[in-house]
Amino acid sequence: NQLVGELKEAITGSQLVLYYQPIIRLDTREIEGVEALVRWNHPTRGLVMPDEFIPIAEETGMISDLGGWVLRTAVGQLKQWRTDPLTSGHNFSMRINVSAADLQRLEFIEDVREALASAELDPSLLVLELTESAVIHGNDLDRYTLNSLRRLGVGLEIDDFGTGYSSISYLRQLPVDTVKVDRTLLSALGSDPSQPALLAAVLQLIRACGLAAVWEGVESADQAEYLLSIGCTSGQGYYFSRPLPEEQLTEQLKHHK
Ligand code: G
Ligand code: G
Ligand code: MN
Ligand code: NA
Repeated sequence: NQLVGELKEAITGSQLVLYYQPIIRLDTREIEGVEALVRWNHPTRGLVMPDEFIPIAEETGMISDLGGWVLRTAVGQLKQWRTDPLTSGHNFSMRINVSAADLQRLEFIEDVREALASAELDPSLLVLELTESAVIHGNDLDRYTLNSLRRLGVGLEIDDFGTGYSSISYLRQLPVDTVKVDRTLLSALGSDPSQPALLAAVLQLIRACGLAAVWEGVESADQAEYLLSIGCTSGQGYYFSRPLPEEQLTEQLKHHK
């Protein structure tokens, strides 16, 4: 596979870029977080999306280099926004997507500690998004890694909740703070009459487990209003903003203080 060799070059040759998508406080419309989403600026194919190369990186072991780059770049970017007087009026966290393979590496804990220390950032400003499939095996190493990360003080979030083996027992057992609900639950809101009650129930379930909820895939004002009406306070989606290149988000931060 040609992409495999090219991806190695991309990671070392600065062809990767991060886009950033805001997570919005639904009542005040403030930015409470941004999610870093990696793209590959390929010399001939243009912008390649992560669905095409993250699986390759995972299969070939390149995910640790890729994940390390994402971690350091995202944390460094947050540091920059927090120190530049033109953007430092905002107070938001950085969310990065963590692969199942990262949790299997003990050095990952040290990578996170070092990235935060070198940027002199409070660990709670970093939230790690873990997919259900990444944490579901619940093996000893995963558990050890999650507990260590938690002791470091970083936030832990379950991503894409509602798509996989969404189970009550792991919501209660995993050392996480936040659950991000998959966008497929919201996209059925207009078409399926039972969906409003289902969304409210999912939110209650998350709350009853002592966790905070973020809803993803907010694409319309109606959806944002509905979420607010059932008491959900955080949302993310195209209605608020698409994932943006760093320069574009920086411009927005400068203009909305
Ligand atoms: O940005 P986009 O919607 O195309 O992302 C598609 C998928 O790729 C998402 O599920 C997202 O979690 C994943 N993804 C994006 N950036 C990263 C990253 O930096 N690391 C990992 N492991 N996954 C990512
Ligand atoms: O799996 P994860 O949540 O990490 O995926 C993030 C991906 O979801 C990003 O690649 C982003 O492009 C996509 N995304 C973000 N907001 C929306 C939205 O409102 N609608 C849809 N369809 N996709 C979205
Ligand atoms: Mn995510
Ligand atoms: Na998701």
